[in-house]
Amino acid sequence: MTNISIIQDDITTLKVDAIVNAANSSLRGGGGVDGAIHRAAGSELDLACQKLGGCPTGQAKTTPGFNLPAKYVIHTVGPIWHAGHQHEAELLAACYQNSLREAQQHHCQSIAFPAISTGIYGYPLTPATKIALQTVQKFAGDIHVIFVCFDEKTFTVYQQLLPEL
Ligand code: AR6
Repeated sequence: MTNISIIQDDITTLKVDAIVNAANSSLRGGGGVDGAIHRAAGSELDLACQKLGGCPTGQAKTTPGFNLPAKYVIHTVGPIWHAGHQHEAELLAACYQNSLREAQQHHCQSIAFPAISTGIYGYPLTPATKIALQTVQKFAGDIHVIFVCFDEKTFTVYQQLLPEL
């Protein structure tokens, strides 16, 4: 069975093999968790991201963690919520699946995910959480997955939905 933990914390403080960044398709930083990760990793992260040449929605690309305690940052681009009319569910699932694939390719044993798309990108929290939990259970294999909730509400929803799946 997949090893899943749910915690309330700041993802930039975690000493894990990889943390996932909820980035935008430019990969050049932004607000929310993306801004926090870039600030904590230092300017070398932006230089590394620049070389990646962007990332399409649903895909994932990896850089070192630089000044972060995490070894790697896996940058994925969540869908912007458009009332569910633009394949948001498939694209969000692809973010989790492709991030896990990157983690496996980099021999990671632990990976921490933020609640992708549920902040600035406006994806409703409950359906997004179901997709996160279901997709990870399907594809995580032996990797320890940590869902990192920044706020109390997100933490509560993850805890409520985990036993249902
Ligand atoms: N640690 C863990 N989770 C965090 C942290 C943190 N330090 N900071 C925020 N969160 P968001 P999105 C939570 O908006 O919706 C950026 O500008 C936050 O509370 O960061 O995918 C990008 O460049 C929420 O639960 O990402 C894109 O343009 C979750 O992380 C856009 O925002 C995701 O919120 C992406 O929007």
